[in-house]
Amino acid sequence: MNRIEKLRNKLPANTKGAIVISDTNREYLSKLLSSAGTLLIFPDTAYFIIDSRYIEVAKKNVVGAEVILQGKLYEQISELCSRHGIDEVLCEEEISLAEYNALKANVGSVHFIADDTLSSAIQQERAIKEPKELKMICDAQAITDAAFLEILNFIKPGVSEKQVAAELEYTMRKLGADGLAFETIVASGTNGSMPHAVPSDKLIQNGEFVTMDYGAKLCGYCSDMTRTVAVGEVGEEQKRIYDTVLNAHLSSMAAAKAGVYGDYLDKIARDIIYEAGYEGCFGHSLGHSLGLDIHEKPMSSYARHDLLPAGTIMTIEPGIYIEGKYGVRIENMIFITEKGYKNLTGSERKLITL
Ligand SMILES: [Mn+2]
Repeated sequence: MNRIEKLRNKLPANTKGAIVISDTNREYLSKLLSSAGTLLIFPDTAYFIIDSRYIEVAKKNVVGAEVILQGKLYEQISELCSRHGIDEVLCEEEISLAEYNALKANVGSVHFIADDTLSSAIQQERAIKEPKELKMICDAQAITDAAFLEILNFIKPGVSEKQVAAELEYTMRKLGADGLAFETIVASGTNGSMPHAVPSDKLIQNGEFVTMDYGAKLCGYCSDMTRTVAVGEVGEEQKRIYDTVLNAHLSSMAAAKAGVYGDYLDKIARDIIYEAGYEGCFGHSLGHSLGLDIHEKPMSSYARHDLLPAGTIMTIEPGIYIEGKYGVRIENMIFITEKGYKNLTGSERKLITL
């Protein structure tokens, strides 16, 4: 069964039509990486409308939909809907209000429904990775791991956070990455207490932690890893924080398997961190799923109750952040299986002192 057929099976039986235009949902279902395109899904057929820039590759790649060259898009949507007697079409929640209003204004014969029916069906499908998707993410992570080994030779006192970020990104590109999974985070010393610090001109100094959160993108798929390393000798409290985060990371990971809830894993990590005396120093969630997007559902969050099914990929990324002093975060990706999990991240997790 192709992805479009699988989606049809997930939608309510009375669904007449669906339109997919948001980038990663469209890319997932069409299997075409592109900056444009409209996927129309009807009960027994589907159309992928795409402009001339992508028409050639679309004809080769798109499975489960007839590829049509885009002309006057809204007239084409109207014509296809009326040809198949479709007067009601589900939209994704991810589209903009402008896109939704344009559909309503220009395709008057169709009633467009903008609730979460279509989005949640696609989200559930995307959460379970196909073997090829898993391989792509593992290949992206292999590049991320290799770049980590390289950067250990580069980090030293006097090098700036921006230089470390640039070197990481250049190394990943050289190793075959198509791009970055997200904006690289490099935070040293006191900047480390900000979980999503932007790399600055600050120079790394002896006795500081350097936290790097980064990942390669390959064939549209993201990898995601965080490591904190020590430059020179660090203090006793820094070591205690590192050990606590590592313990929280390993303990929550050990409990991962299909059927557990994300908030359960979050609580295991959070309890360890709070009991060590760092309540209030771990503000974000334990982790998230990822794929074509860097953040996908389900999540491992104290604020949600998401079931983790077999076949999903989750990050495990606890941290401790002490304002004005330092921060530590350790992040791996795992693949959830019926019996447990498979660790997808190869880089060392014990404290590395440079
Ligand atoms: Mn992450």
